[in-house]
Amino acid sequence: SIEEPAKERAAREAAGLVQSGMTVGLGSGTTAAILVRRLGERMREEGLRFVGVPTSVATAELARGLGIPLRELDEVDALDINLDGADEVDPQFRMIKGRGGALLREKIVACVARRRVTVITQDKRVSRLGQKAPLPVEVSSIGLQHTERRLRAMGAVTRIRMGPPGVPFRTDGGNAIIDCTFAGRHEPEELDGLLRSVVGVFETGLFLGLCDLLVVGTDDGVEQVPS
Ligand code: DER
Repeated sequence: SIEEPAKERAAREAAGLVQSGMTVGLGSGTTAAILVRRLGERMREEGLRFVGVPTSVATAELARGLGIPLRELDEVDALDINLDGADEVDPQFRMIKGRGGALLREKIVACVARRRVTVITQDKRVSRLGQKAPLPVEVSSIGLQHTERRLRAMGAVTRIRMGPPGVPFRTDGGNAIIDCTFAGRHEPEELDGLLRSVVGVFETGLFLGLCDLLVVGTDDGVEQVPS
């Protein structure tokens, strides 16, 4: 797809922000995967030395295969930088994440990082969240149908994310995800609060105040947009 070069340009630019000695949050998704591969190249080509804290089993396996030293989040005091993708970003740098199913661990890691960098292509930028992507909500797999009903009662159109046919998707942490769309024009902060008050909801894909810098791949280049 034509975005591919733009996605690669953005990932390469973001990988350039890592300096030796850093502890780096490694995001999840296809952009993050390109970025992790680029960091592996920099280790081999330039002798870059850093420690990665992965946000998913998939990212951990990719990074380990590239020889990137990894730590669990509780083994480090803080992260110098977090590098992750997003599904949508609005003009106030508020984001929807979670299409890759790693939102809980991504959010836990992102909020520990000193600098949170979001790596996207132009098509992810929206004027209002929810325009293009549903909002993933991570919920307990226990009483999933009942939690779904509670989300519908607050006005969401819901879809339980499926893994193998007929089997709900399970996150790395063993939870389920309900993808929600809302007709109303809730403010993201208000919607996040409403969702978090629903019994059975663990986390939402609304990442608010968790982006310090956007790295955007465009058709003819790449730009860095500080929040
Ligand atoms: O699931 C996630 O949170 C991913 O980071 C997603 O938001 C971006 O994935 P992509 O880079 O494959 O579009």
